[in-house]
Amino acid sequence: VDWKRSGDYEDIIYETGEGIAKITINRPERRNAFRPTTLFELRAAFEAARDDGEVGVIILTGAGTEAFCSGGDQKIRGDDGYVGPDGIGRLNVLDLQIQIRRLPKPVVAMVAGYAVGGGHVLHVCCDLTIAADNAVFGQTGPKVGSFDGGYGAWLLAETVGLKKAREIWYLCRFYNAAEAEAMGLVNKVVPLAELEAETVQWCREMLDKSPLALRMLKGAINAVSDGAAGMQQFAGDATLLYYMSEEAQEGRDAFKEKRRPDFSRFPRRP
Ligand code: 2NE
Repeated sequence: VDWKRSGDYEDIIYETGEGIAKITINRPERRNAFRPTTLFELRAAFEAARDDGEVGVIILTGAGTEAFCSGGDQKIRGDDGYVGPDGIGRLNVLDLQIQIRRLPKPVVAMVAGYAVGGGHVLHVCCDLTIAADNAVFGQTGPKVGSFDGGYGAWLLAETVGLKKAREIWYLCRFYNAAEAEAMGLVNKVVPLAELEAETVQWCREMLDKSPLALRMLKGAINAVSDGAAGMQQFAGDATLLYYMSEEAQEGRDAFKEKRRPDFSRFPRRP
């Protein structure tokens, strides 16, 4: 892909090409750990990708080959969260997790090296994960005085099963790519040198498909586990489809033309 870089970011790289947006966490010297600035920028980049009508699929990855993301930056962790230049402690990765879940386009985690701690949760939140053979997965919270009881816990359990999720969190072991594939944590493992080509191939296959069908499927699959918030998203998609129908447009047109709406030509389906 001939990636075109855009945006003025400090901690991330935002690129687009061939209908794909690639968002790269760019703090390799800290194994791509995130700080508040990283997350503000990731949120802006995901928003840009959502709004861009040319973009159908999004890749989330980390710079270099050592890490996808090592979670919250422990060196700037204060007593009530991760502290940025404004001196305020934040856990703003939770907002990013929700944004990835709600974004109506597939998000693919492209993982080389470590996906651990809050970085592991990010890949769990992505729709698909393609891993290099050097990938390492795991949670570290109980070792460093942290935990993610939201998506990090129950979405992980939904993905790998309750017993395995408890093992991952309680023991804080690391798992290699083959082990992750065996437990259904990743979709495909490839040699490191083929990681981007393989991920792009998966993106191209999705780009060939009906965007509305993919949108509805993402919403439907997430609605089951996101409860009322998931239903709200799915209901919004139902409204979108309804707005696109002549039946809904008759209501709108009648209002604008100051006449009674005529819905008589629309069937009352069984
Ligand atoms: C990732 C891992 C296993 C890599 O190990 P290795 O041996 O390959 O590299 P090394 O030397 O540990 O790391 C390279 C540099 O990156 C920094 C290291 O400190 C080191 O820099 P120097 O000290 O040599 O200058 N680095 C790596 N990870 C960092 C991090 N997360 N924060 C700040 N600096 C980091 C190994 O580095 C590791 O285990 N990292 C820590 C993983 C971790 O515990 N993450 C936080 C989990 S909690 C969390 O993310 C979270 C949550 O649970 C809930 C809400 C929000 C966040």
